[in-house]
Amino acid sequence: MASTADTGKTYHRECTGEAYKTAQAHISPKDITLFASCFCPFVQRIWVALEFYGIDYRLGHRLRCFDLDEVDPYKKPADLLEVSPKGLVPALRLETYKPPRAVNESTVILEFLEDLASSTVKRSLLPPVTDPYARVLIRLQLDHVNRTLVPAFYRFIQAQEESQIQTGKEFVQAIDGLVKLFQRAAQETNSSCGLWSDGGELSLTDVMVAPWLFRATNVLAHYRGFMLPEGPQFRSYMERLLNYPAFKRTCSTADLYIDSYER
Ligand SMILES: N[C@@H](CCC(=O)N[C@@H](CS)C(=O)NCC(=O)O)C(=O)O
Repeated sequence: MASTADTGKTYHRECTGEAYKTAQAHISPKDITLFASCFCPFVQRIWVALEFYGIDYRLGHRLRCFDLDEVDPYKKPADLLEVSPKGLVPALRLETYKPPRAVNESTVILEFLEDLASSTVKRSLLPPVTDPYARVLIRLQLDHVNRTLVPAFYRFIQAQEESQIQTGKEFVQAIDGLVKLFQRAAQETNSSCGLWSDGGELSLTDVMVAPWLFRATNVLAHYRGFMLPEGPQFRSYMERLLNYPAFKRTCSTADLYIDSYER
């Protein structure tokens, strides 16, 4: 559902498509509340992880895009500031503590959920602790995603006309770099390449990177005419990633992302 802001631009206040159905199924109170907005890729990381682990959660009523121009933290909702000091989503409120406690920052929340899941639902996005080398290969992939690929995505989408070619190349190089790390993991171990390997299970890297690779197929395709790298192995990886049930359940329709990034 789209609304028109004062600027005349259209933005979405609610998720759509598959994500809408999932959101509707998570409105009743639970021990964990996810503070979210519908377009945010950092939020999507957490949402996918919760769906994958099967940890019960409630979506905060802010699964909508609050006005990104509203930088004044005092204008942010008080309940959001309680769980996220800078007023950024995602954040979790943990109702099991009295009074409730909170966690913010997507990478930190993912670590928290991994710890929680390993002791409760017994599901994991990492190789077993008994295989530290396989785990370190995943951490190298995560480091690359967070320090290279995600920043390259933003440089590309924000680039002025004259720097678009250069920033587009940087983004492609960042994807190539990730592929090399996947290939290394496939060569050196058999348990740290996640969905990269046919028949593999979702990994923490897949969860960490999926929201941006997905937005490359809609937002970057729309605003930058971007096409993902060719090559059958990468194509099959994308196919497995974007169709992975826990990921798909958190996806709105392409127009929501395209409209959100117009701003
Ligand atoms: N480093 C943060 C980034 C989160 C972030 O930038 N969230 C954006 C939405 S995608 C947000 O809350 N923006 C609101 C604002 O800047 O006021 C994380 O990984 O959780």
